[in-house]
Amino acid sequence: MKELESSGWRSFFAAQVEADNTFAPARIVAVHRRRVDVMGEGFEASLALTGKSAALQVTVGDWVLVDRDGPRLARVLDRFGAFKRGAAGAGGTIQLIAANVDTVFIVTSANRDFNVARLERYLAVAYEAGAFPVIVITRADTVDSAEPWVARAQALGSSLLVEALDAREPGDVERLRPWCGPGQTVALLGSSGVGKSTLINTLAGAGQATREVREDDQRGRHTTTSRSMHRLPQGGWLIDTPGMRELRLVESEDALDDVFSEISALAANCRFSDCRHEAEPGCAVQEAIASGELDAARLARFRKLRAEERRNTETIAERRARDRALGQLYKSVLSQKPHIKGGGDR
Ligand SMILES: Nc1nc2c(ncn2[C@@H]2O[C@H](COP(=O)(O)OP(=O)(O)O)[C@@H](O)[C@H]2O)c(=O)[nH]1
Ligand SMILES: [Mg+2]
Repeated sequence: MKELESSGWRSFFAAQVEADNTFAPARIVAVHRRRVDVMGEGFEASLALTGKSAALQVTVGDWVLVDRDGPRLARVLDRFGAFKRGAAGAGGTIQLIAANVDTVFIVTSANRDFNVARLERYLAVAYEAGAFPVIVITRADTVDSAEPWVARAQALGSSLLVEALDAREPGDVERLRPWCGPGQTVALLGSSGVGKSTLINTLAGAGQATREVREDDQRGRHTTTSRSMHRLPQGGWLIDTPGMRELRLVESEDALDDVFSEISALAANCRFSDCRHEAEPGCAVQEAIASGELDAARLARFRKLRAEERRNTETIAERRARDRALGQLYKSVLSQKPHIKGGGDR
């Protein structure tokens, strides 16, 4: 089991399977259009997504059971978390980006890229995916002191981990090592140009530039490999997927409450349980703003993200309801089939 554990196998997954000689656990390390590459204890395989397995929703990082006679993908184990996004142009469907990620490096720079609202959004995304966030501030070498930047990030939560570094410096990047060891899976979030690739290359070691990961582009053209993960020399796994950039907040209400925990705590004291913290009487959040305890800008950012999250969640819910209704229709049509048989073509 050693090899499995170093790939992230743990009791959460082991508890879902019974000892069996037919089915072997394995992790999906790459997803292609109609195939997935898996790694298990002492074996690697490329499995076709055909027949029953074509209906399985899988992504990189997933743990699956492989039927040894085949071999064939038999089952997807429950995830402890996953990054999802509303698929572009698909009118409210959710696409899985990566599953079972332990840590997210939220990357920003000690320059104009640094944006508190964006950090809050990424934090919500990380929490929603069940991943532990570490805020990494790059370009620490370009400022006299990284302290003010660290302080601004730290203001988002006193227990948050914040590292300021030069992403090109192995000695600096060494500080991220605790999250990159055997059995750990990390992913990166951050806008273009903040130093994600640089960080990955430094983590991967000089001269070992990680393969560029390409994925399905937004116009529906498909490249060969859509998602994959890579072994780090530190023993862990790195998921580097461009799709991580377009994550929208969907079904993330609890995650938002975690990011804005001081607002949720205040809200518990509002007179109305459905208080929107606008102008309602007895609003503890507005009182905190009046007393200077809470920053009005922070509340405004929270409300904006909440509104966005609700919109996206509604779109998904509507889509699901539509799909369900359609499913019922098909079912009823099928059950009537004997009656309409020979009843004329449509
Ligand atoms: N001085 C300095 N330059 C950096 C740092 N991190 C990244 N860069 C540079 O910023 C540019 C963009 O970095 P890149 O890794 O491609 O950003 P990505 O778009 O997030 O992958 C490159 O020229 C890097 O060399 C850093 O910590 N310090
Ligand atoms: Mg890059």
